[in-house]
Amino acid sequence: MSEDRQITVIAGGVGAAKFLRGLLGIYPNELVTAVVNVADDFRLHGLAISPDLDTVTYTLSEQVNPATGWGRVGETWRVRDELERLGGQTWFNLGDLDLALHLYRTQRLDEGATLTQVSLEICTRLGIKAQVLPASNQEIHTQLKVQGQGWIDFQDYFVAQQHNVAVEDLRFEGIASASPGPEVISSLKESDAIVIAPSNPFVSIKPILEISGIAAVLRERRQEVVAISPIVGGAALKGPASRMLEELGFERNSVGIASLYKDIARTLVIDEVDSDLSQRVESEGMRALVTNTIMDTPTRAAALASAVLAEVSLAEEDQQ
Ligand code: FO1
Repeated sequence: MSEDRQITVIAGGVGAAKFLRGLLGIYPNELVTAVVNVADDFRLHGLAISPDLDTVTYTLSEQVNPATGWGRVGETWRVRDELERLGGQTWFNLGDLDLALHLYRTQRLDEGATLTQVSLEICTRLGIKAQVLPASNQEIHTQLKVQGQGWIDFQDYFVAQQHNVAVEDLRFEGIASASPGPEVISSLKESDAIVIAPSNPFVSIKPILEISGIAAVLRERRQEVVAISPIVGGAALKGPASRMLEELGFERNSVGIASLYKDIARTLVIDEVDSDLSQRVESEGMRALVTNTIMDTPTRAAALASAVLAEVSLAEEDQQ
């Protein structure tokens, strides 16, 4: 099949994980690298939690809870229930199996391992052949300025308040001094294609792009970059992406996504229900690729991955 045509996927949580699972179903896994957002990471109960990395690793190891898209399938909640009885913090649901991963990561970080090392260790143990790389080993914390409350932390906005408040502004604490994790820049430079996963452009992709040097590589390699719109028919399949587009002054559809990505990506993949927007996406200066982007089954996710590979000429027939 392929010799060494590498693909790097810039990834947030649930949407990115589904896309990656589809891609790994049809492409040599060791040629795929995911560069994953770490700006949602935080500490709770003294534990280091990395939600997007864990969503990706649980999904790729077929252990994710299919009902939520995050956390473990077959999870039990004995620790959380006991914490509740004690009056502890239970607003962020950590299941018993999931807690084991946070315990392991926290211990390894306390021993001096980097998040990249820990992530690679976890992937090896879970049998994941793709490289799952944290975007940075330094701490970056997304904060949102929300109506009537000022600046709040990401998980307060996303989980505690169920992203049910209007966002006025965003910032990524620590990003100015953060550097890309090991192999992030080299994998972006050496890949034959770069995919921006269908993740929230503001809170999943932006805190990767704003790490020193990353957006510059994408601009240089724009011809090989394909972005997948997370908006279908004016709504995000999951999370607050569509309302954030409007709140932050963009069109609440894939044209709004095109205006965000046009300088770093040649193609925007939009859903069939939005085919009427393809001309407007092209007026923004991007190629519009219309296909089904709803990854409700692994087979559909693989079909989307296959359409993306064809767009960058990495489809199987080109690899002989
Ligand atoms: N999302 C929720 O909406 N509620 C939760 O209680 C919750 C717990 C949780 C635990 C571990 C984990 O890895 C993810 C978890 N998520 C939860 C998802 C997470 O907050 C978001 O998906 C991301 O941070 C945004 O991409």
